[in-house]
Amino acid sequence: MSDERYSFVVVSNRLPVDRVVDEAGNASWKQSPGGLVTALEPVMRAADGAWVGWAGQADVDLEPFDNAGIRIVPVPLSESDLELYYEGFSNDTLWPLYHDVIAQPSYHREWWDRYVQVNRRFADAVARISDDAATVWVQDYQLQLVPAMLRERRPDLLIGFFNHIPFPAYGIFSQLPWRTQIVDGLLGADVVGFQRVADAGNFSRAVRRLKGYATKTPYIDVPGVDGGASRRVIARAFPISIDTRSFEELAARPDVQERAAQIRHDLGNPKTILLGVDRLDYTKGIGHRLKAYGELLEDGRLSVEDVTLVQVATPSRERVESYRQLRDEIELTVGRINGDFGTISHQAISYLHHGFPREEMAALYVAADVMLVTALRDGMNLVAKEYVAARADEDGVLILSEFTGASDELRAALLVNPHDIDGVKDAILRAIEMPRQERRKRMRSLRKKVAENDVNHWSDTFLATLDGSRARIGWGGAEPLDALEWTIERPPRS
Ligand code: GDG
Repeated sequence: MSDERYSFVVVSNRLPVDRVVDEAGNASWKQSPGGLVTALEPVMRAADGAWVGWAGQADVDLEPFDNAGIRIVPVPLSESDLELYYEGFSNDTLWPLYHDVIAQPSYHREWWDRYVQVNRRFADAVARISDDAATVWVQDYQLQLVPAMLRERRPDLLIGFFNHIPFPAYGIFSQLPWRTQIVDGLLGADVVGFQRVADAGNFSRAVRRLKGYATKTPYIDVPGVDGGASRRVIARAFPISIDTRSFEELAARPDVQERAAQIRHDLGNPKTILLGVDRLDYTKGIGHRLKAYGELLEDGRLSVEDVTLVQVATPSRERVESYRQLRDEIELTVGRINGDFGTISHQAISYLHHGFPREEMAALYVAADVMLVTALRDGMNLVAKEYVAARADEDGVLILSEFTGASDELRAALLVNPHDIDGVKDAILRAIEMPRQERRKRMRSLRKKVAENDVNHWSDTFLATLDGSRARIGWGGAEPLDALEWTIERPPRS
């Protein structure tokens, strides 16, 4: 076992590379080109960084290795860890609960027990490889206990946490039998980051209700144990974004532009192409979108001669029962709409249940006249930002659910409440009929936002805030602030 130690460590459930094994049994590594890797790569290189996470394959224990200048430290997960910690507690308890119980969360004690065990395994791996006073950045809801577990073992570390999904209102969060443990886990961090201001507010409220700690936005004072000095934790919003410039460059490439024209041609040159791109997940509101579109065809307000909807539904979490059911429901609806309204030459919906290369996604964005993002709840929604980044022609209309984090910034989109089907129908018609001048004005304003707040801005701001906490470590705890300025709530009697 090597005793190398690193001064900057990122930890997430999945590594930025996947281990893939071909039919002959040869293993290789495939880079997942996520925005997070792109944003962190320079920081990682400059700061001698390591990335801790699972390699995407069960029951293999792999040695650390270097990939594109980043040290990769795999954490093993067994088939049963995947079932209980990942598919169970992460994706069938926390995911539905944090997305406002759109689906019913399941609460099982053995899932929770495994979540604790696996979080400890991640925390141990990080503790082992972190240099003295290193900076550690923990990613997402699968690892909410890691900050406190780390602090317990390594009080010298500077610890940040970022939640990529929403944090629910207390009335919903309080359902969780292990709500206090989760809050304690997160409060182990120096900075707890969220997508929206509202998420940070929900978290602070949960802290007040469950722990009775004083908060004053963005601060939370965590009392020391046995009368020791208190710590001041920062909980605030850092809206995530995309690598805007590289996405723009991709979309501008001649082959991508040609492919966009080809897509339009292959769809029969309709007057309007509507587009949806989502992981096949019940939070994304795909069913609501299909209902609105189907009704517009049925009412005769739209015709398949003029309009086509392209729906990319990327396969996701296919071993979880609620996702299998969702797929059946969506495909039944698509089949009905195509059967009822399609003609030999015109399909109502072009439905694609598979993943695509980034180039193809960019070509679809360039080809689409109207982008439909109708999530019922979404931490941010990067698809909306990618669509905007792809539209250097300042054309195209974005219809955006007000329940996405992105809607806080992208105010120039046509904002909709996806539960209001008539409202969504009106927005689709308005988008189709929108004059060029208004489209340009809106798209310009959207592009300005996405250019200003790109993923580098996100990671820079987070890390600068975290670094600011370093200055406070060692000054003997939080300064007493005027008690009247702080919000204190009595925790419920237990
Ligand atoms: C979580 C939160 C938050 C999708 N299909 C393909 C493909 N994608 C890419 C998209 C986009 C990304 O995946 C999806 O990101 P989203 O933000 O839309 O949604 P989640 O996957 O639910 O992500 C979310 C995000 O974390 C970041 O914090 O915004 O709220 O739920 O980049 O383009 N990419 C390729 N082929 C596909 O078929 N290449």
